Amino acid sequence: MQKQFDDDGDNDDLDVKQFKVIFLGDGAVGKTSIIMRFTKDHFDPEQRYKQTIGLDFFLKQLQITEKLQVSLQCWDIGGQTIGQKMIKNYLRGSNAILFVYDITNQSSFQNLENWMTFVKEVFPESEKQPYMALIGNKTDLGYQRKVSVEEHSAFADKYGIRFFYMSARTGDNVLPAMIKVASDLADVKKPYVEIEREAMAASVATIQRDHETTIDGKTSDDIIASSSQPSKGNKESKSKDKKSGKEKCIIL
Ligand code: G3D
Ligand code: MG
Repeated sequence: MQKQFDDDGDNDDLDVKQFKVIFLGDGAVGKTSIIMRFTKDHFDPEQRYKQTIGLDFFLKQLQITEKLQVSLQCWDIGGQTIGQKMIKNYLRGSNAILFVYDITNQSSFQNLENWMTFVKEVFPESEKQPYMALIGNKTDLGYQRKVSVEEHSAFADKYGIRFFYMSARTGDNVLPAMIKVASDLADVKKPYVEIEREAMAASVATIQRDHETTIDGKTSDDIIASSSQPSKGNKESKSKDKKSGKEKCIIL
């Protein structure tokens, strides 16, 4: 349990956990769009945020319960394709893998079997498995649906994983689903309806990876280095709020 101290010297028994989440799936299924919607509540149809490097992450902090904050480090695989060594390296330190497909694109769904095979190569059955979930994206295009709800749930049943639908374009179900993922990772049992109701209030901070940005003197690369291991209970850092002089908690 991490302790957070306020300026009275009290500690509030605030638990802070950080998890590394990888979004996998074919190009154009909406991985980047989901991450941007989740971390910035923003959808950019012109994709001005297109990455210049292969892998990138965005951090989102969620208040899951009164005493628990969960930071999700959301990794975008960019244009990387199945089998590339670079993705394998990032998968190894991950806590969660989200398999994304486009509900209007049958081959993006079928190809998830190949993505799963790839993941199983990195995490053989003999090893501790990461949390996994299935995401059917672009529900705003339901009238063009090519993948049935039955196929969707059959895939999830086959691998014993949770499944979600969402639309990065409208934002529908993005935050509730990600809060559910965060709750599962932190082993917090909450009814889904309750999560949905609280979703609007749950978002408290986002930090975008930026080589120029430092937090308490740390670059984002320092942050990655300190959090590349399976990271239940990563530490929060404290810094002085310049205006008030109070200590505040910054989630890395
Ligand atoms: P990727 O990161 O998986 O490669 P992107 O996918 O996030 O780049 O999205 C690919 C295309 O799908 C983009 O359109 C994006 O606007 C669109 N898209 C993403 N999510 C949704 C969604 O929920 N609904 C709809 N209708 N479109 C979505 P372009 O036109 O740039 O190819
Ligand atoms: Mg992308």
